[in-house]
Amino acid sequence: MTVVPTVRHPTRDARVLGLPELSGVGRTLVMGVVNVTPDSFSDGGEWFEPSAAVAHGLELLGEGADILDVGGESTRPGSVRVPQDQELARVLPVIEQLAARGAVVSVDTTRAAVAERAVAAGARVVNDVSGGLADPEMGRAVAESGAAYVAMHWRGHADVMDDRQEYDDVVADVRDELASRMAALHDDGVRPEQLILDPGLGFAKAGVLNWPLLAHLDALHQLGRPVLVGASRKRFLGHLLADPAGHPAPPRARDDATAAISALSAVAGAWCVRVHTVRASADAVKVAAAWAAASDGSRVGSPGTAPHSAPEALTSTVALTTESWTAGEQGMPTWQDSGARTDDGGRPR
Ligand code: PMM
Repeated sequence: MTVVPTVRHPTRDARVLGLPELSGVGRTLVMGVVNVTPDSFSDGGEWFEPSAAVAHGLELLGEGADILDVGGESTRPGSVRVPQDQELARVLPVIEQLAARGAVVSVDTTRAAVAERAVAAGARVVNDVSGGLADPEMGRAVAESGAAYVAMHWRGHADVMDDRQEYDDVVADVRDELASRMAALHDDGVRPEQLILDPGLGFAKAGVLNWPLLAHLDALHQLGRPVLVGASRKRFLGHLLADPAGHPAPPRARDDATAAISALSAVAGAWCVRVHTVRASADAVKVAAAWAAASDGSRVGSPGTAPHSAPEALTSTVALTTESWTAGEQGMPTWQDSGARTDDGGRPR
């Protein structure tokens, strides 16, 4: 069997409690969004019926999603909260059915009671955009559940978040506020291995504030836990892609830019990207992994050539190590495959 090097990243490949099969796979994971809401900003109402949401989730799995994130409450700027019973009625049947089909399911909720019921229904990740701030019971519920927990940077619900965008230094402030959440969650009994951190792109962050957070994911890596990036279809991409008259690109026209962010996030060592359309991002994270492996490995096809060292950009912010892994098991392209060679003496293309 062909063995090629992969580049390990200390936080991306850290063990996450409750997700043994997704820990240390050697690439960034892809989380597909299944919004069971009538009013999400990006895909409002499309998968509102449970059967449609389940079918959509299965489609995203087929496109390469590692995790399906099921949410029943919109976080669209300005949206009002849905009652808890309604949120439960939306998400539980979808979680049950997707988990029964073998999917790794995440529940996107800020409510402890919803998280508890979702985990009982088969969810293995609690994705809380409030990082435990919206519900004081969340830390305890997560600690007792043993589920993985995404703690996102947050400053208030959708009706107020646009008024809370004051930062001295957005990267340092988000990092420090997440560090405080980590400490509070630890006090509630949440184990460090349960935690995944998220900069909360678009949440209390207008357009330009999001780019430094993406460009400095290493600041969040300093906190020692895996990082999830949720840029998909967000407003700051609409502004980036505005037409000549300045009208932002609509949400669905932001998918190619989203895939570009998935590739760059993967290079920067993100643990997971949360996206609405999966296929392009699933390809992007594989490209990033293959690229990093080739940067860190030996030159192929030139016997006796000394191994290349990893580029400075990759080694300066994180301690990278190279391990062997089996290409066949990971479904990665390898430069040793006969199909990857030219016929001019076996050099790779
Ligand atoms: N963004 C949204 C919802 N849930 N969860 C995490 N962890 N990170 C995010 O950035 C995030 C999230 C809003 O987007 P949507 O309405 O399209 O789901």
